[in-house]
Amino acid sequence: MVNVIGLGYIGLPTALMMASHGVEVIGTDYDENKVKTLKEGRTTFKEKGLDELFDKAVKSGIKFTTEYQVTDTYIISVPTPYDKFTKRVDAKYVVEAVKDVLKVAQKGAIIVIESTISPGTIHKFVRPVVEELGFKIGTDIHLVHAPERIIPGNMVYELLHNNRTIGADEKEIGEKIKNLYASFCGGEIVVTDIRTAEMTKVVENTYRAVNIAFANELAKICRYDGMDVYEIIKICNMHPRVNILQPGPGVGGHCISVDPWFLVGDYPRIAKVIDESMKTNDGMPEFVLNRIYEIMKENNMKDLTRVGLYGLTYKENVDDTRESPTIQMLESMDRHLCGHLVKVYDPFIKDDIVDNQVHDFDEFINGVDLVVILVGHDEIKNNMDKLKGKIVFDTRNVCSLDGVYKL
Ligand code: SAJ
Repeated sequence: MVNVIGLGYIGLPTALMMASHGVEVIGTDYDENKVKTLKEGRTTFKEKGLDELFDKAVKSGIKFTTEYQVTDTYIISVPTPYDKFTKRVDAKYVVEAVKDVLKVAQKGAIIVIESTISPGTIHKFVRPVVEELGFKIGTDIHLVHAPERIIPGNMVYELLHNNRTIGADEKEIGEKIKNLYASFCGGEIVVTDIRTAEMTKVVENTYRAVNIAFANELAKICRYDGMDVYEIIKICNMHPRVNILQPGPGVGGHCISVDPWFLVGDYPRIAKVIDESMKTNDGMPEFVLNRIYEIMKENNMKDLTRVGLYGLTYKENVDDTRESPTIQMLESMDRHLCGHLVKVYDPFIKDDIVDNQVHDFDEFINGVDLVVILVGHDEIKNNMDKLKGKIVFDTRNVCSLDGVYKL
């Protein structure tokens, strides 16, 4: 039996996937409300294909609880926040979960850590805790790192098809966990050591962050000198060895905007390109605000209440607002005492999480003169005709109407 600890964006789909492929799974979360919702037969966030997967897993017998289980295999998938000042990973939730597991684990149990951690975290923070509690690593307890790679918006598909990495101290333990993941994963599963697995995960997200920063920097260069960045990237990407990502209003989510800082935090004198890239991405919400100011001036607009921000989530077609560029922009506007003036709308966010939030697309469009597209949800892509007659500033390059302002 596998006990999955932490039923969030990664733990829940992983637990459901294993359960629906014949593995006996019990999901544990300390959040009683979350467990109650799951027990009542509802998922806790929106994701393509998740509800269907949930039904399948429930039929296959998955259970949810707040209690840690006595078993031989644990998958820990709890949050790993980072300290905004030191830029270092904060492993406290992982360490707490490991301690709780050790209160009940059977001798010889395997603890798999799925949460993203900075290279060296298991060695620095997890091993000492296990040993201090009197367990011998390699006999009483085995440690494994199996970082996830699935992308929000396409998680269910990617769980089934992505290649994976398993890091373990002992080859046979790595192989055992590989077989567990192979119960549902059709991709190639590489077994390596723990430190390498930790590093690869962070490097993958850092690679993407640096590539996006490059696109964002190109957008600024092109804006400065009147060139079309999208046309330039499109043509460059026709080269067989060039693949530049897209500029945007900033990089959000809990992965790409966070993980690269672990390397900056741990290697501040070496990780220069990464540091600059993160600063470039973090500067994009301010760049967008300046563009809004320029566009308003050009159109003799003075009234911020006639400006509408479309999209609150960190990217298209998800309901996750963590590190959202729109929220960063609103916070910056708040510091200038004007964040409450603009109208804000997102079809995925039903609760009021910011001032002046509108909950109907037509009401939002009709109430503003300038629409700033900050997230390219399908909804706006499918309703472009409703933007006719408005001033449109499209930071995501999704609008094909004439006269649209771009980044
Ligand atoms: N973004 C751009 N331009 C682009 C692509 C993305 O500005 O060309 C922005 C998005 O709008 C968003 C942010 O970057 O604000 C991050 O979005 P994303 O789609 O690039 O990535 P995430 O954070 O949703 O998921 C990433 C994935 N990592 C990689 O592709 C290397 C996913 O595979 C990981 O599992 C996930 O991080 C994670 O959990 O670490």
